[in-house]
Amino acid sequence: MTTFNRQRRALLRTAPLALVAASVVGCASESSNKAASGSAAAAASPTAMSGNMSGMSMAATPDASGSAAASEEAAAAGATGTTPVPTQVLGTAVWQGMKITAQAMTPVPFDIYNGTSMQLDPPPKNVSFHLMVTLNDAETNVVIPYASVWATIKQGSKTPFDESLWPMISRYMGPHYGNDVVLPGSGSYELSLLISPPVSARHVEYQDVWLKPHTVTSAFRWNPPS
Ligand SMILES: [Cu+2]
Repeated sequence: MTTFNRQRRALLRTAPLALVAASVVGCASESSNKAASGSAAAAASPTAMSGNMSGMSMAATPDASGSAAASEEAAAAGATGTTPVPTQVLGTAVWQGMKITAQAMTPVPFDIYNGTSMQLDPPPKNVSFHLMVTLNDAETNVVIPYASVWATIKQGSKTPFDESLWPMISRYMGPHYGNDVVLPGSGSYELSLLISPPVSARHVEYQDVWLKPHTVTSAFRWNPPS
C-alpha cells in the first residue's frame, strides 16, 4: 500500500464552490475540460500550485487488495466489453482525519445526470482503468461526500491525465469521485489528488478540519492487464 506524500499548498484556493460547479457542468471526458471551464477551474488547477513535498513515497503495490465493494463494482461493470482490471490501490493518505484512497478498477461507462437530462459517458478509446477516489472518516469509515477532487497523473515531463473527477454514486461504492483514465502504457506514474473541502453544512465535529484544498501525491506502477 502506498502512502501519499503530503503536499502543503502555498497558494490559497478561494473557489471550492466554483470548482464543484465546474465539475458538474464540464465535460470530464475531454482533456480540455479544465481550460474550457474558465477561471474557476483554472484557479483550481493543480498546475497553479506550488508547495513543498514531504514524507515518504513508496512504490505502489499493484495487487494490494481493494475493498470488496470495488470488486463488486468491477464485476457489475464486467459486461461492458472492456478488459477487466483487477481492483488495485494506487495510494492512500490521511488528511486531518479524512482517509483518502485512490483505486483503479475495470473501466465503466457512467451516466451523467445534470438535473434535467442523462448523458452516457462511455469509456474512452484505449481506456486503462476507472479511477475511483473515496473519502472516508478515518475513525468511523463513514463516507465523506460534497468535496471535489482533481486528479493529475504525470510520467516524467508528460501529463497523460489532468481532469476533475465526477462526484459519483454507485450501488457498491456509495459516493465517490471518479473518471475513466487513459494512460499511454505500462510504467511508473505519479498521481496527485487535489482535494477541495466538502462544501456543505457540517456537524460540529468537523468544524475545524478540511478548510482549505489539500494535495496528496503518490507514485504507482501501471501494468495493463493482458
Ligand atoms: Cu466511479
